[in-house]
Amino acid sequence: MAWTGMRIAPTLGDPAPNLVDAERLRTSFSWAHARAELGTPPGDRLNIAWEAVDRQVQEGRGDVIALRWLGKNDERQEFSYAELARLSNRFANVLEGFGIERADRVCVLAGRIPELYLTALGCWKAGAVFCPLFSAFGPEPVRVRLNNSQARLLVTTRLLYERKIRALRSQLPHLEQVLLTDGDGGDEPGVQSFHSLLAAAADHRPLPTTGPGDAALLHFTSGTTGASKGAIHAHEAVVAHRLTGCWALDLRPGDIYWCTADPGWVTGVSYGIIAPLTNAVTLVVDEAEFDARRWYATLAQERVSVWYTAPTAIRMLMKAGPTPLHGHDLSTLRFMASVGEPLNPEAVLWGQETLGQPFHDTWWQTETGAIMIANYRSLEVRPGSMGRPLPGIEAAIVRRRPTGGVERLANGKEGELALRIPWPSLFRGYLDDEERYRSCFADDWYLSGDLATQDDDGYFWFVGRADDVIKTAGHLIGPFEVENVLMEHPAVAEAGMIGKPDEFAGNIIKAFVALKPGYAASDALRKELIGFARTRLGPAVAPRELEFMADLPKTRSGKIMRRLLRARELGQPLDDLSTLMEKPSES
Ligand code: 6R9
Repeated sequence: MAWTGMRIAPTLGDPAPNLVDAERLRTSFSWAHARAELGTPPGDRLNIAWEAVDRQVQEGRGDVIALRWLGKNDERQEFSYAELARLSNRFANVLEGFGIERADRVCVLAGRIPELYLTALGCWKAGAVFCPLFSAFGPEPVRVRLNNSQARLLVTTRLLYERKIRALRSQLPHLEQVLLTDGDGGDEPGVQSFHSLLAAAADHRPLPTTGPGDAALLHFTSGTTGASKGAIHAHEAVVAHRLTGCWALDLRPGDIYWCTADPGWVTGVSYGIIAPLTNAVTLVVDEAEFDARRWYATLAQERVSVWYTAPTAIRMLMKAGPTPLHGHDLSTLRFMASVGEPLNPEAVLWGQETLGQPFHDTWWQTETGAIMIANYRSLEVRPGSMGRPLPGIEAAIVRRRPTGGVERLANGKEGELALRIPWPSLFRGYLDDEERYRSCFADDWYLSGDLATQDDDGYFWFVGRADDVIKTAGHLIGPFEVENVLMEHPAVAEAGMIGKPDEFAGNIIKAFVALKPGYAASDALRKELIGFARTRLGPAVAPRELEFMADLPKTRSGKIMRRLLRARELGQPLDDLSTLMEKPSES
């Protein structure tokens, strides 16, 4: 059912797509109207957690299962909307007991466990800022993010605490409290049990008092230069999460929805917590890692109706062949979508042939907060295209003018993908980096850093990144973090990182290293350097391949020219290399 200026009320059995007439909505829709549908009384307040759980309780869905958790050892745990409302109240009360105040950051370092979801909701109710840290990060990315976020409180597991935090505690001056989800703190000061505190807390709280512009989320993401950047989102983002979940993922109350993304990254929060709960679905969370057999079994046994996943996973399923699918009835699956990396046409068609429907590609970024461009259900899928902008979103292909401002390019021309500001989930800043934030905008456009084209029918086609960040298995990795760690090894004089195209992961991280005098390249040293990086960075961020070079190519000002390393890796002729050297990002 279309948006009519009143709250959307799609029903499960309706054969029509939620976004039935995008063209009409493009002209009549306004974010202000959509915002007016949400809010806690009095109407100028807005809170993500209240919209996600308490509103559902208020509207009579308290007994509906909100979260169905599947443990990696086949445990199951279910939470109704009413239980999530009550437990998140409790956790907000726990936070208040520690003196956590509005805008204070609370980090979580954990896999997909129920406590992560309670922490997120409790943070929002308390007015704190939820900041997830990917559990497969090694101690170095964790240290940098904990320090930059200035988090006062961390929720984590005993194992992760012991492996990644305890030894760093003296280097984390802001971190006052650690709550362990599976144990008590023993005698260690500043470490307590999450569950003991939760059990002792009160069920009730007054209505949240946050306003739409109050900070709610901090997501660390990567750029070409410098350490990772903390993108800040406000409570108002929930307006976009809810509507884009309804339009691009076709979510309806009663759906059983599985988002395979980890909440350590933006998709796992925007579409792994907020969009599904605000659309009153049952959210399936699987703690286990990818396994083709398990995934098909989950889709069938949980009767998943909407599935949001990623190209790397789809390519792994394609690789696994038809055998793991045998005997599984996927007839409840109504809609499948993908995000995070280019979705190759073969993967879209494989969905059609093997699962009876195409994967619907969607495009967005940490900074945009929510899906901007999508192959929504009422749009004809063009395999290889990211789709068209959602209502309320205007996208264009532009070129930055050297004198400032941007120029729109004609259809078919390659340029930077830009979005006209504002929309509710647009990030509100990079933590402590106003200049960098400002550099993302020109005229009234947000510049994405992605290169793309637009065709005559308004579909957008991804070309690549304009900078040096890398998507590997859907994870966005910046070169600085990897190169910096390699440079800490006594043998390394220079290090450069690139993405090497890979059939499954999209790219793998490959490092090039020049050694200091007195060190000789050898297989043993290569293994040592990869191991050194893995221990510090964690397996998701560390290079998988490493090659020695006498010298790395550099600009006159001494910056490593990653584009030349990439061209060398791809065997591009030297003629092309000279033009690559002119690219502004290398100067
Ligand atoms: C949500 C998320 C953002 C970058 C983005 C682009 C790449 C995302 C894509 C896609 C091709 C798609 N990306 N969706 N590339 N087709 N459908 O992934 O956020 O981690 O910030 O990454 O991912 O390069 O700029 P984030």
